[in-house]
Amino acid sequence: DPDPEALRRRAEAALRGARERTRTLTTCVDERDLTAQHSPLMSPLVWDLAHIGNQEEQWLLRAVAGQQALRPEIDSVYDAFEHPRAERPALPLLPPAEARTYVAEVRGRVLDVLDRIELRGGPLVDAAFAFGMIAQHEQQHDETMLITHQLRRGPAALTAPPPPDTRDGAPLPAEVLVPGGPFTMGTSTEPWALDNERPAHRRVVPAFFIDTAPVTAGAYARFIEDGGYRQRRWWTGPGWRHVCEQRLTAPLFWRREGGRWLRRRFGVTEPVRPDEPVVHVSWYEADAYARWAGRRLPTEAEWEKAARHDPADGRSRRYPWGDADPTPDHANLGQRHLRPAPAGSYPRGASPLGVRQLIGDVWEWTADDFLPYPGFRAFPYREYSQVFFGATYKVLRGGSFAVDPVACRGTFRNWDLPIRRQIFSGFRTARDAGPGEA
Ligand code: AVJ
Ligand code: FE
Repeated sequence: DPDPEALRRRAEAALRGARERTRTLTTCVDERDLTAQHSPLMSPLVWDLAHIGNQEEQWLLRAVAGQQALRPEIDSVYDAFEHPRAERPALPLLPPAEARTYVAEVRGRVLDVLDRIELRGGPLVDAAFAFGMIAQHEQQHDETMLITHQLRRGPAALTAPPPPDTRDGAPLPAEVLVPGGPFTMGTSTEPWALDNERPAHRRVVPAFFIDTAPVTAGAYARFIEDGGYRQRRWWTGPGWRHVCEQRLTAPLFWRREGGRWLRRRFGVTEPVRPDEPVVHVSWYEADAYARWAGRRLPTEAEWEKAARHDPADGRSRRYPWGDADPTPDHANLGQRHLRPAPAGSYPRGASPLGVRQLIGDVWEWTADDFLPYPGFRAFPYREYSQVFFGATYKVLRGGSFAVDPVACRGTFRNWDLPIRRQIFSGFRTARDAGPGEA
């Protein structure tokens, strides 16, 4: 049983860390940029800001502490299910100054509640779950706001140093063999794991090979230059239709100029770096690349086995490197940098079998639809995961440079439509192990 004071401190630090990032993302541009819609795929930044406060109010002040609504009339404006993103600019949104006052008022009350409340006696308060859930919610919207910043036209508003070069020189094998057999997928013990990561269950995964590092922009450029986007045979039916209708020819934000690839990244145009993981590709593009390479996307179970299974003791780890929380030596997380690190970085974050960069850098598309685990129970609300289960969404794993450690672990599941590529999405490939190889 963890010490309640330590839990309180952890919850408070997670909430404060999220708010510091929210502040950065909502003070680096002017009022017009906060209220504008930079893409029909995204909300105005000021909607995300007040939605963060409204969710915090609903769960921590109303559900946990039994308080009355501060501003009941705004709930519907910030209900993501009532209003699709494209319609949000037309809503009666709180102007930036009012939104800031609202989220600060909510947060002040939340810290009082956290100081006083007993952190046991029900699933919302045990282990400070609801506080951890709300810190993760804010960080997820911070990643959403970072995507909006990437889509925004005009000069850079955010800057960050490039990731350090942590490659250790020795050439890495292209792929790693993961032996066949059972492993434990999901978790029943991680205190702040969300409903879709639960419960822990056994999966038998036959032997397979998985790329040591994410697919690079250089490798992806060879697919393009080999005519990948013009050849029907690499694509699924829906993928080919999408590529033709949208006339896709390269990852989002890429442009060909004077015989080389350029990309726009947070307001700056720069050459595409061949050794960086490719980012801003859809599931359809990742799947087509894998077929062109004579390979396939890993299943979700394969990805998690590569990331968590320790062949020495048969246990599933919290992270590829073990059970310790991420540090800057393990992975490129937390928006410390505004780009993925070169493929092959982070030797200290490698899995027991030597697979690198499973956590951080780029979200990784998997082959699978977003489905519940056996024994799934929606908690605390059906609209977090349950309403998205089915064949419409594909699962992404591992987190990106834009994901905070509080919302990242070996079990964490993300999902999106197979056409989406404004997200920080890349992938790695896999293949079955042949009879002589396993
Ligand atoms: C888990 C990233 C798909 O942003 O739509 C935020 C997270 N859920 N508010 C999303 C979420 C409710 C969700 N994803
Ligand atoms: Fe939300």
